[in-house]
Amino acid sequence: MCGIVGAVAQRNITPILVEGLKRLEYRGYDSCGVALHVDGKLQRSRSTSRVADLETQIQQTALSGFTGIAHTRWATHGAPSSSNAHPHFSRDRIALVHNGIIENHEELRAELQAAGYVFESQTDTEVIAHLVDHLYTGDLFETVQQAVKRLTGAYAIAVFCRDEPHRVVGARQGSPLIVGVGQGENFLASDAMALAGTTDQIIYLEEGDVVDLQLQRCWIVDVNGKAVQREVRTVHAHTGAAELGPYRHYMQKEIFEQPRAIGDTLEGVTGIMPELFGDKAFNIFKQIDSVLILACGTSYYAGLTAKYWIESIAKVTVNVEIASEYRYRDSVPNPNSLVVTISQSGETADTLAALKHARAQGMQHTLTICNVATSAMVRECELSYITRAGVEVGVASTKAFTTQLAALFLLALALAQTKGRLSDEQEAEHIKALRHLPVAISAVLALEPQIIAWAEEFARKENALFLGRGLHYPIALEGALKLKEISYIHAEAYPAGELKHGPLALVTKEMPVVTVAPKDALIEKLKSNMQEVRARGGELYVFADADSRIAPSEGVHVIRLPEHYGQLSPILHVVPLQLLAYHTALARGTDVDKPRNLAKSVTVE
Ligand code: HGA
Repeated sequence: MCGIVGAVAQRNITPILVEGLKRLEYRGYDSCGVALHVDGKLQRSRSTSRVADLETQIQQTALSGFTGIAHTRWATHGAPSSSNAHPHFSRDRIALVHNGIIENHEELRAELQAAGYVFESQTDTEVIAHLVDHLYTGDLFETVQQAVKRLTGAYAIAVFCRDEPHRVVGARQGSPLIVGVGQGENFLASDAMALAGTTDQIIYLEEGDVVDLQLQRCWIVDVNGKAVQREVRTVHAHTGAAELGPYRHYMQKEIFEQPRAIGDTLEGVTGIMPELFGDKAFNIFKQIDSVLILACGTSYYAGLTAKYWIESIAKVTVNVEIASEYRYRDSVPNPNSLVVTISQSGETADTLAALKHARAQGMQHTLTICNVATSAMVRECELSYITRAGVEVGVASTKAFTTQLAALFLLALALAQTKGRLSDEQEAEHIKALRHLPVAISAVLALEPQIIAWAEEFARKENALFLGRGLHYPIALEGALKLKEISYIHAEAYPAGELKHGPLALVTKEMPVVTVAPKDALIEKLKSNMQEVRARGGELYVFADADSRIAPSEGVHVIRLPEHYGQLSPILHVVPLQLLAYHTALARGTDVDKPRNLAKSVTVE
């Protein structure tokens, strides 16, 4: 969340900053801004609208310069207003942008106010700008090293000073920041993607690093102030730009890309072997006696689904924890546990912190399921499986989720095999089912017209319940999350057996109850739960499958998925729920790809 770009060059950098912001806009779109060094002064342009608007503003004022910083904001401290938009200035001498949260901002604010600084925003960020100004010695690099020692919390910052025209200083602790090395020019960004087309020579700064960027110099000191060399990697970052093609929104496009995304994720998997997860996987899988999954949001629901798979197929105990809770809770560490993190971006702050917490507790075996091969998560984990969903632009995750599920199913099989619990016949059957998934998903996508008809009904509702059982309970959770994220309809999910323990009180004829109802071992139980809803006048919207034998009747609407898909059925059943959320949001006229208050990769706590 929040995107940073910075540059020091001998050419006008405004187009590079604006292009970088466009590519980082997924990280936050509450406001955006740029600041440049212009004729010995700081100048800035900020907007509470989108980057395209900022670009027009910049063109109208012909803002240009050789040194500058830019930011796209997801507000944590202070409303998404223009005065809270970054870059923040201090005494027209220091300009600064920040991603993260400064936890001791109140204390610093009081101290700086006492020293005569006047605050123009409610942000925690502005204290850093004033602090840097307050400590300024005439050498910005030295000053920033002193200033960051006073900060508690998480930050990636980019800062420049009116009095040092060819210098940008960056620092990071807990939030991502990379350096782009050019020829006679240097850059900073939250993600290499922001600099694609400008430079592919990337340095991933480490925790506590402070970097001095000048035209011919890129000098890094570590947390102890010691000069360090960091590896320069050639990174062929994608631009994040994807054509919409025939689709109206990226979310719709990404839903329809799922057959391709799953196919790519499983490409080359002709048999099950632990090495799919890394060279050391066999030894690690042999040693471990349990799995601890750490994740947030949609990835957490992928983890919940994996628990059912791993326990039933590999007979290995699985605990799934919400990363933001786990990192602060007293838990009982098991050094023989495999810690599995799941993150689309590989930058999710809570998940990264939970991973570190697990390690600090003595759990050294780590694996990540991640969509970005160059991410911090992949670099930090011993083992990994890279999903190949491709860039996911829509804030509401779709193809990242189903590819995570495919990878987690492989993990269940690889663990089972290592533990001697997967016969050759079972392996062959699972591989066959995995290979057929793209075709099976395409058949589900063909149900879109029927789902559109339902979505028109849903668009008029303010509440919805989602029910599932067993393996499909996490899918009901994901369906409810999708609907609330983009249509703003209040939706909750329950394991259907829980209805009578409370939520049944909510059921009236105004309450649509979405039911995920494939033919599995619990289908008859689920049918009884559906009767309980009907008896209270609730309207059922049932996603059945070829074998579930649920007929439409009064108050019972049924869409039948063409195939019954056994253990992989969650991957198929989430697809119509994604489409339902999408078309409901469309009918309500919300900003589907950039829903209010949200952002794509959650790099703050
Ligand atoms: N705390 C700062 C930056 C927020 C952020 O990093 N969001 O991801 C602010 O509220 O402006």
